[in-house]
Amino acid sequence: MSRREGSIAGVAALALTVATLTLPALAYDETGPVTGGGRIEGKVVYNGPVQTRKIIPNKDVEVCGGIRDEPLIEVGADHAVQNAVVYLTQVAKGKAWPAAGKTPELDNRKCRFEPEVQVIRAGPLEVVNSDPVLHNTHGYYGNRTAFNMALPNEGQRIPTDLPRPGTVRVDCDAHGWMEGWIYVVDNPYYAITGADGKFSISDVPPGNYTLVAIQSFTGPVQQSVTVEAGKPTDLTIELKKQ
Ligand SMILES: [Cu+2]
Repeated sequence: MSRREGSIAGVAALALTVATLTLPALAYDETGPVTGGGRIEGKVVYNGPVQTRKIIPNKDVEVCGGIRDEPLIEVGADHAVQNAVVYLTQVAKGKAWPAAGKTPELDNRKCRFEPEVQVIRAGPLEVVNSDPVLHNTHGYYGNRTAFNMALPNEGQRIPTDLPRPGTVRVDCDAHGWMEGWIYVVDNPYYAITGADGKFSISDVPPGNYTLVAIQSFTGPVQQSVTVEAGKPTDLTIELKKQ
């Protein structure tokens, strides 16, 4: 092998290593209705101290409200966590996505993001301003800007796109305390917990999966789940501050 060929092979090997480490999402294959699937259900809990943050609106207080403390994690009775997101990763195939309906929305309303936490399929998102004040809505995949838009007018709507799976944090450059979360997924096996902390993911083809539960204050926890045909898997997932 010439020196030149050797160096090209080296580059190829390096590229392969990087690709393996970053674990690119599998292309999800919709097989239609799942027969003999199982259900993953359970509850997300948090047993640690609930920290709060002080919000001090410094402008637009007639819309945004006054000084207050807000919890960094929503914990109800029996340690139940609301608005935790649960999803399966690296799923090759399974049920169809829900029928495409309205484009998912992120609304700026009373200087909050509504919904504050949501899960969407990779693709379009519409950002809305329901307030009579300027919001500058800024979404990030990690440190990288996903979208950044000024919405000066009440009732304004701007379409955007979140093309790849991942966690998108949303800030407002006009109101530093505003924060929202969009979890972009590449398969339809996900849920978001209600006030009782419970979730249910149905029609999972039997097999072994990796399940992630995530909340913005604690970060993610990950665990293996085995799904058997016609049998619910009952889990209690404890979030811990990392
Ligand atoms: Cu704002």
